[in-house]
Amino acid sequence: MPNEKLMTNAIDASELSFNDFKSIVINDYKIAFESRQASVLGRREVLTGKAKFGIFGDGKEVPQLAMAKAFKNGDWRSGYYRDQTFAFATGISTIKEFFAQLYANPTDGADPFSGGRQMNCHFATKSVNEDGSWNDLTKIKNCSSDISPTGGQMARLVGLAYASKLFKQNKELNYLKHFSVNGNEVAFGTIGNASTSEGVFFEAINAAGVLQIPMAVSIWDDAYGISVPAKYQTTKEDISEVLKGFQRNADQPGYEIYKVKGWDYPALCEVYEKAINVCREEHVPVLIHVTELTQPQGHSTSGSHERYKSKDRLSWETEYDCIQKMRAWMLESAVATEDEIAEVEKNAKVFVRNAQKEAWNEFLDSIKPEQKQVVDLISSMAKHQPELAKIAANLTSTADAQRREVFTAVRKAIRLSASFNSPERNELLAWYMQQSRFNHDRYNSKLHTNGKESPDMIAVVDAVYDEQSKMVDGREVLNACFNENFARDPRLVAFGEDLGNIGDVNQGFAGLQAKYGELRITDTGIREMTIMGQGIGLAMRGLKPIAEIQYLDYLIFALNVLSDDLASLSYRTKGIQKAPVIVRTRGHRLEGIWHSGSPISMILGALRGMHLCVPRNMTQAAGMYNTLFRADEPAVVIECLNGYRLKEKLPGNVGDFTVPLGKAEVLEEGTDITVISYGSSLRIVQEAAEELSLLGISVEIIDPQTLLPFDTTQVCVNSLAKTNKLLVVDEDVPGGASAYILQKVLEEQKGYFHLDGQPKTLSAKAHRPPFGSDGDYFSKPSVDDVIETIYQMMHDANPTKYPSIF
Ligand SMILES: Cc1ncc(C[n+]2csc(CCOP(=O)(O)OP(=O)(O)O)c2C)c(N)n1
Ligand SMILES: [Mg+2]
Repeated sequence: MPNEKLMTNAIDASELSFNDFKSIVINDYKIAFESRQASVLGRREVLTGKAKFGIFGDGKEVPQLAMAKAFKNGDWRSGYYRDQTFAFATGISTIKEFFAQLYANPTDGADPFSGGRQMNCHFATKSVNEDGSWNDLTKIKNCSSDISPTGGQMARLVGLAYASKLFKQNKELNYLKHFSVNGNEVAFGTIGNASTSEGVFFEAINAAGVLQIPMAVSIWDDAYGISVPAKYQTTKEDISEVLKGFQRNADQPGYEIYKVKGWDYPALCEVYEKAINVCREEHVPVLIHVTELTQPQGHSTSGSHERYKSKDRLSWETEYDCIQKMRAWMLESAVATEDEIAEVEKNAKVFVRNAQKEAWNEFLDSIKPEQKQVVDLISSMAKHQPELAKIAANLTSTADAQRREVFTAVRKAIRLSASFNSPERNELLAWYMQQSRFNHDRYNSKLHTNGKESPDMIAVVDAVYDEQSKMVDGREVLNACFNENFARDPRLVAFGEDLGNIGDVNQGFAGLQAKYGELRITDTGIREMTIMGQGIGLAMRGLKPIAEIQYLDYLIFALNVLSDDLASLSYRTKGIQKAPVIVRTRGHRLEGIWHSGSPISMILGALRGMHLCVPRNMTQAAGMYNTLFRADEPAVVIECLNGYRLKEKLPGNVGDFTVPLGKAEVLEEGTDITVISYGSSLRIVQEAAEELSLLGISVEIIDPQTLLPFDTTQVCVNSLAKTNKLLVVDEDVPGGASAYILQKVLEEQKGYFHLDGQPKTLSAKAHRPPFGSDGDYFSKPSVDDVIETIYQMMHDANPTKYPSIF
């Protein structure tokens, strides 16, 4: 049974007989030993070329047994690539699955964590089904999907732990039975000693101390980060020493901090039991600094540690290898005899070898039929074209062919036979088309959840107005929208800097904390990474967070978390996890270098996998929120900084009407030129269009409303078919989002076909705008700039009708 789960058991000294105790310990030793074998074999698989890269948990096995014992159903892990022993000991991974991931096997079910997409030791458990519906997360040991950036797991960890606090304290959430049992779940984090140098580690530690949440951080300390020793990483070379100020005392809440040697099995079991009890029962964050760990095979398959560790260090690592130490302790304390241990070790070697072989054979077997079909198909064409026989022969003789080799042969054969129409060729073409669909699913699918709550499944409801509809400030439209939605759905929570007590810096949440309570509308510290992480963790546990970034300019402080973790989540897990976080922020022109940001191309480049909403006013923003609140995919919504005080008509159904994503709108019809713009720039364009009409120029203005997705119903190209001229106006840098829009309209929508002149972009300058109105005027596109650019385009087309103005 190479795919069987290993699983550790709790040690309860008060109830166990010696024999029970003995069998638990021996089973633990077996798990640790098998895990080590998996590391040794895994490394060999890479070095012999069967896998491309490997990173393993050798030297960190024993503490992970202790952590696994304290980990219960419903709990969560947010860790890093060293945790294979924990994954084996909790049943999160089998050894065969571990190898399937090492080989990047994309066959359904082989690598259940990432569908063959992630490097090895990047684990995840299945939170959602193919249609996006949730599983019962209280019944499984949950593992949030690992990412490779060191420390990147910390932001999400805060949110996973914070969810327990909300489930415990907000009784309105009791009905969410599949997500929590009264908030009793602990969020376990793991991090390497060197990665504690990252800013996100300190931000997360502080945030959890403030929030008092059940977060248990284990630091696997092997005194190195690849080749760089602790003296370059950590003040005093001792992270728990440095963090002592976080220790709680009789007067003030804080952390419980533990320090324990990573090779001391009984001490580890005791510390974990104690620490996790405090964390779970009292909702106090705990930190367990596990020291004196080793890395017997070095950091990864990329190099050997003999290059940078001294002889003394290397021999110390051999002596203090945690598995060796556990073995010695078992003998010394008469838990097992030498023979018993040797038997376990012998069996473990066979077991792991079999699991590895099976995983490798299954990987190859999934490709072999394709290889054979292709060889047959190409061979059958060779009678028309002898050179194809060579391609078929080459592929036949490729041992252990991977899919790339099969498809290279197919595509070459298709190219070479382009002028030979034959039934055999048609068969090959049909095969290629069909397999391309499978490959799309294997390698390219699930950028979004695309389930039954996808934003495009949400019913479109128009805004309703009547004679009584009032003109109000834009911020009041948002306020009314949030109010109605918070009344409708208890899962909604909102948090950010100044969002609670004063209701955000522009009053969108004014009065709502008083109405819905501090647990739902909450102030946070100034900590953009962990505000996003808070959102991710909550959303992964079934809540609906609105995580606010005070100004778009400060999204940069959180971009790593959004890009590495949130935007990639659905893709990197092939849809088995989701986090429908709504990132609310405000941007575009206002004042100065850091409150006028419109770095849209940065977002477009970094956040594929999320939706990007750029509403022109607060009513459109409210409609987008109404869609997103009912959907299950993450999004950024950028409200117009200069729009909160402008008057808008309050819809009668402000909490219910929806603005669909990807639906561009023609704001003003015109015949001479199509102008595409979004957000605050639209008002500039509208004002310019008024003067242009006096000059006899009729402008069609299009608001795409969302940039991800972009104009899914081809409004832009249809307009271009009429006007034949295109200008894109925005506040991003030259060649930024405007270049993206050109790619969409000219290339994807084939707008080039309708142009009768050069398409143009009018963006902001390459620098950020200086402070003051003049800074804005000379840096961002002004009404004058828009008028003159459009006029010039008309002049270029018809100089007689539009004589030069300069
Ligand atoms: C943000 C980021 N920077 C750098 C790296 C490259 N890198 C991968 S692992 C590693 C060292 C991590 O050391 P430590 O946290 O002590 O964990 P260990 O591997 O020793 O268990 C580095 C620098 C990365 N993956 N992510
Ligand atoms: Mg380390």
